[in-house]
Amino acid sequence: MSSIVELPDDPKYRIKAVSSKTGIRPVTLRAWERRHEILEPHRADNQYRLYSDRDIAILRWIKSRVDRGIPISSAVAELKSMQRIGSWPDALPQSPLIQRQKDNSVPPEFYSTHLFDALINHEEERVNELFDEMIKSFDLNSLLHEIICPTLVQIGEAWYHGRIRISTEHYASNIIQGKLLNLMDTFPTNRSAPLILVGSGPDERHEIGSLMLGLLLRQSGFRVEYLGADLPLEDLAEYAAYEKPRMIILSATLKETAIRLKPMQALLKKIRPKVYFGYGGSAFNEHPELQQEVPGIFLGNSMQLAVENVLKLFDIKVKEAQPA
Ligand code: B12
Repeated sequence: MSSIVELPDDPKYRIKAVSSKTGIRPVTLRAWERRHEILEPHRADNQYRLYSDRDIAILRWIKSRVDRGIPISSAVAELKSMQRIGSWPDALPQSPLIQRQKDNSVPPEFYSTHLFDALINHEEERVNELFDEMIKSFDLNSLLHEIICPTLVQIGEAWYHGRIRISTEHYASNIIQGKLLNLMDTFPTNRSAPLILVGSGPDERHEIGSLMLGLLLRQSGFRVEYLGADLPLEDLAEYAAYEKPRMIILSATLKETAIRLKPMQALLKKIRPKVYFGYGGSAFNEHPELQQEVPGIFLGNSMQLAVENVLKLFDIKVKEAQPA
């Protein structure tokens, strides 16, 4: 990726071409120029504005900031202070996706491949761009199961075979986790719905599965508190006695952490009203004998099944939440 300042500055594009290359309408572009002095386009002999490749890269960078909710004045100030110290941002890669998304036929595999590629190359702007598009184009189920899960599996394979570094694997999973946490905020909390605490048990650091399940349950209308990874069971039970959730769900990826969930149900025994304990995760799918060993409700070997089972358990029709 090249820095914006390395791009040619010779004036050659008329405003219409700039508009189609950046997705900024001509009227908006003129207003930005007038009010925020973003660019000073050259004028051709006939007084038409002419823009360079560098101008286009600047505009695409500013637009990406504005699309992420940053006010135009702040985006311009950010760019100008970078320019003052001679540190220009990188030019954003041209996205073929903007075009392809419109015909509504971009398959999820396309996104998982590109997401994997952007993550392992640490291209954060591209990752952001892809996520913005995916969120607009897919429902939560497809986003999680058809894009994010396959991407994580590819990351796991690449790490296992030594094709990517541990740092890259951590980077990728942290970015995905952050995006999913942000999504949590888009589903309003329903204070009158049953409260479910969701997380991963002691020494289990894999938490993206439980986060996904938390999201799906919130979408299904439950009140979900997402507690994260490596939860000590005694503390969780004390919290439950105080907060009175209707259910606790823990996920385990590793066999050794799945076994550690054995005491949970007994720890909840005295709490009234009754707190259900449910569990699941790939450790229980790969070692089905664990389902007999861990007291509580095995919620099934997929998240869809888990959501259905929780709905059945409460025998309620909770209203499906729409993103805020
Ligand atoms: C990201 C990641 C990490 C991150 C986790 C970060 C985080 N914030 O979560 C970090 C870096 C911490 C990590 C650490 C380790 N990891 Co890791 N990790 C992964 C990776 C790439 C993705 C995991 C993930 O989030 N998947 C997404 C979830 C949604 O998918 P899933 O777990 O398969 O879940 C499915 C179902 O089980 C179900 N489900 C999930 N949760 C729940 C819950 C309920 C209630 C229900 C009903 C269903 C359900 O839904 C999912 C979709 O169908 C996987 C690769 C892979 N193939 O999964 C390796 C992987 C899981 N890790 C692995 C290993 C070995 C480790 C380490 C031991 C490595 C090490 N030597 O340090 C440590 C263990 C640390 C610990 N004590 O927990 C192995 C596990 C092998 C095994 N089966 O034992 C894998 C498979 C990589 C590999 N190919 O070898 N890891």
